[in-house]
Amino acid sequence: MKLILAIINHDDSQKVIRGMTQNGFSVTKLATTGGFLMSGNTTIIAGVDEARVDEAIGIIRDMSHSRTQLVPVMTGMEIGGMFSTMPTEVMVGGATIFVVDVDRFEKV
Ligand code: 2BA
Repeated sequence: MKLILAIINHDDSQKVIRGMTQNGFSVTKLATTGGFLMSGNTTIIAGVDEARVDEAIGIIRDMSHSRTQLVPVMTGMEIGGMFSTMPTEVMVGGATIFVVDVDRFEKV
């Protein structure tokens, strides 16, 4: 078994979870926060048979979209005693996916 950890945009989470559950995958949704933007995103964890990992990743890929987000970046210019910021576009997602080995899986 493998554990898939997929960090996705909150707006895509319902579609991804529906797509996975409809195809027989068990999924847990966690509310998470990205360290760079410090804004909410969603992390999905799913224990998956090794033979179905690519199928699960395909569903996540199909249901998540990349988008641009504006972040304020310090310009280094001081205006009236305050540092100014300029909005800069950052590309986020579709999905950031980790696949890790599961040593042991039990439901007791
Ligand atoms: P955030 O950390 O909020 O990052 C949002 C987006 O900001 C990233 O999109 C990337 O385009 C940009 N970014 C992140 N760190 C940066 C930096 N140090 N300098 C410049 N730009 C930076 P994605 O790469 O699509 O990542 C989306 C979210 O996935 C991240 O949200 C984070 O929550 C997670 N993530 C991405 N890579 C990760 C990793 N290696 N380990 C753990 N979480 C990761």
